[in-house]
Amino acid sequence: MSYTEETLAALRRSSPAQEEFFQAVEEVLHSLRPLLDSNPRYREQRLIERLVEPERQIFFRVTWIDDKGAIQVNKGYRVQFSSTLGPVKGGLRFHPGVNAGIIKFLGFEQVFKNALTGLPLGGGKGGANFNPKGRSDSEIMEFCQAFMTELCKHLGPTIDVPAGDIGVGTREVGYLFGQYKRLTGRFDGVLTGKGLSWGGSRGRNEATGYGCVYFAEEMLRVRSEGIEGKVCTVSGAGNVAIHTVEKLLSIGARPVAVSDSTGTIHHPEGIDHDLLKQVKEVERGTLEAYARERSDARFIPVSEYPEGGHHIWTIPCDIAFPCATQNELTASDAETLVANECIAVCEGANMPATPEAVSYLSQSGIAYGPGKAANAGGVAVSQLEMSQNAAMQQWSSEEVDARLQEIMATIHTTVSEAAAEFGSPGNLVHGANIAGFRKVADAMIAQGAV
Ligand code: NDP
Ligand code: 2IT
Repeated sequence: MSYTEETLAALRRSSPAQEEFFQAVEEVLHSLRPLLDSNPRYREQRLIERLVEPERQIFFRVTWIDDKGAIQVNKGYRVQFSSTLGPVKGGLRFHPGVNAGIIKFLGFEQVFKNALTGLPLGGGKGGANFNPKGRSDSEIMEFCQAFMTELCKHLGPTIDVPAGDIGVGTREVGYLFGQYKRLTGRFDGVLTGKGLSWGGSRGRNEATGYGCVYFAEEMLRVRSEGIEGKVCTVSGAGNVAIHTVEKLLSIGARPVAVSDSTGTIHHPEGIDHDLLKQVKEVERGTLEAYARERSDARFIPVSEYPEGGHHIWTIPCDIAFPCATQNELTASDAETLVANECIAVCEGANMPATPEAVSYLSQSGIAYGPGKAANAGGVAVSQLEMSQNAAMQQWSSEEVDARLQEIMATIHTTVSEAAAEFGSPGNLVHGANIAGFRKVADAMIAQGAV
């Protein structure tokens, strides 16, 4: 058995029933084969075994009281995967589907993503199996306060700095920050994605979506193509999707579809961005309400989706942006996209493509930007927020955006060069995994057996 096969088999035994975590590790190890073959010291130093094991995992009970006075109990998680390159950094996800395997896959991906930004960041992830849907504002606050009451023991501006992810936006970060400050008496830069008047950075809210579009522009540029005039589909209707749509519209592309957990909106004229924000951010409703306002848009409910696929990927497009959740794009979706002459897939979400879809897209010849490179703009601007907090400063939108554009272009160059160096030019999945791993692994060797 090869080194990677041995490690995967051991992981299967030691982390049973963590399918998404295993999926993320398997993809990375597959990409690393040529690097591991040419550098025996990674094996001698047991780098793979060390990297698949989080430095620390905190699993905790979150007890809180709902509006009816009933006691509620949820599972809370923070997985501090790696502090090799800097303080642990990564978002918090509140979603009923959260479990240890989901948080571990997200934390594992975050380590390499953060390394690719070139910024001093470790990697981790956290969250809870809490379902915010249908909860009142005071219930959300109660939950956030109970969650932070435990989590605050493990945070610090140079230790671990969470941010948002699915189900956690500025409102939740506000309640979490308020509770941290109440418990510790410190106004620390201990969360990113804060409001602009209390330590937040301009551009953080927009950063993941905008950065994803900048990454797509880089992928197209090397193919002598541009985004202007391109028809785009964007899955999801949350923070990442909305800001992807916003940036696409501002540079003259035509996003024609978005989706949420209830269905897909197809709007051939181009998504009405203000209406999308009103329905999803202000009213916190479902996309059906969008179609009620625009008679030229069609709502396709989840019940009408093709077997084993997502309706949005059947809509012909030039560029597809999966921006909702893991494993939302299957092999048959990928085949449909390519058959419909899509020229690029650029991932705003974390691990949105299944392994079969990843392998199909990588061999299809279209431009394919994997999440750990393409969606790194969010965490990159989080680091800019940490820098501003440390210096007690606030930068202009222009300054943050210029840095974000430069970071995304540099990530694209880094992953493209690593792919070419290890024999798979143009394969940005291999490039991202190799470049991210090499940076963390070399630093781990330098820091000794810890
Ligand atoms: P939000 O909670 O703001 O939005 C998530 C969107 O995806 C919602 O529209 C939601 O539908 C939809 N969605 C979530 N889960 C499912 C599901 N199981 N099936 C169908 N639709 C689903 O989250 P974000 O926009 O922040 O995150 C989206 C993705 O981007 C995630 O993969 C996240 O990890 C990743 N990401 C986020 C970053 C950030 O800065 N926020 C940074 C980098 C990556 P509904 O509205 O009906 O709930
Ligand atoms: O997946 C991600 O990169 C995020 N959810 C953002 C993490 C961060 O710390 O800004």
